[in-house]
Amino acid sequence: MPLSTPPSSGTLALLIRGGADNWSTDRWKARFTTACPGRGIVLVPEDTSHGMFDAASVSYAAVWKPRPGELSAFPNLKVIFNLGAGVDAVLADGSMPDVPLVRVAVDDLTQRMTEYVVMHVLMHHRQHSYLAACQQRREWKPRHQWAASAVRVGILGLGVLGRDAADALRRLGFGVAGWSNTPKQIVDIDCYAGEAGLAPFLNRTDILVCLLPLTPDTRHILSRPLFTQLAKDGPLGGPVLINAGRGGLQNEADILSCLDDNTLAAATLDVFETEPLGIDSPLWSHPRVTISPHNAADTDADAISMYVAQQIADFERGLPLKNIVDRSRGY
Ligand code: NDP
Ligand code: OXD
Repeated sequence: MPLSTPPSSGTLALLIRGGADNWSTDRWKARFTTACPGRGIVLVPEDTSHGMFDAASVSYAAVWKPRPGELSAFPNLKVIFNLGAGVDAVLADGSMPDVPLVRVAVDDLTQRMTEYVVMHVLMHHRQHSYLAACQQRREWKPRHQWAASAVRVGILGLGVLGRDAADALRRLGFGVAGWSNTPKQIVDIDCYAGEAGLAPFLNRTDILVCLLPLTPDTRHILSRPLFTQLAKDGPLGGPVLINAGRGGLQNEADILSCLDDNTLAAATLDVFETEPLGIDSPLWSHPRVTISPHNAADTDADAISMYVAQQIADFERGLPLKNIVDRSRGY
């Protein structure tokens, strides 16, 4: 439903790059035109490259992977809305104007991520790869199946996404712990925090789910020294990694060597150091790696455009913006 905002002179510029078909710029423009009636919506560079466009009319920018320097073209920018939850790509632009940067936190995205995490935890827990291989061979060979309560899931990141996934897994009966920067208390979740909390958190974890943001502190956190601290006495035959945070969090050479020497039993990866994943990456064909193309939480453009439209409407009424990124922390 469109919001009933008064017509406004503050143009919303859309700078959207690198998405898949369902992330097309035309689709976004149509969604924002519906969500923000009366507001000028321009696609950059498509609608602005003819020389007649007044860059000073732009008050808001909605962005996904804008090119470095692009945002500094708008002298009267008031707010930048990142069209995803992770802001590492936009923060990499050192010339970004010093205005509030808002990220996405919407139920639609959160629910999709929780679906993804639950699905992959269950696939490892319920021995899906083994059963699929049996089916290929027409073999009826059930193996012992342990209970969910015998599996300890550990979630790196207890933010919007980590908390929701933790709650869903707890309700399925898994033993769930989480790790965050600052200490937390969450009912029936064992919460660990900071550097001192990392080792005890890893030592009790059979399935490690990563939902951290990519920051200077977290880059390549998913590497051999961390994997060697995971629990070795769980029912899955070794620890399992699920990374749906960012590819820059993982050292892919270490993941491969840890799979090969059984430091890791299996891995599910939605994100990669270079995306799309190169055709010659050994991860594609590794028998114990499951790959998805960064679509763990492929979110509905309607939900995000309505969220941005509501934030702009609130902002113009003098209400505070929600989910502002702390640039000094990097998330
Ligand atoms: P939030 O900002 O809500 O949560 C981030 C969590 O990570 C917080 O709990 C934070 O701790 C913790 N954290 C950050 N840095 C550290 C650190 N150095 N040590 C320990 N804990 C740390 O983010 P979201 O949950 O919304 O999203 C998480 C990430 O998921 C995004 O940044 C993005 O990269 C990724 N993502 C991936 C998608 C996909 O399709 N694959 C889709 C959407 C997001 P504290 O609570 O103490 O601040
Ligand atoms: C996000 C993503 O950060 O989809 O929202 O990766």
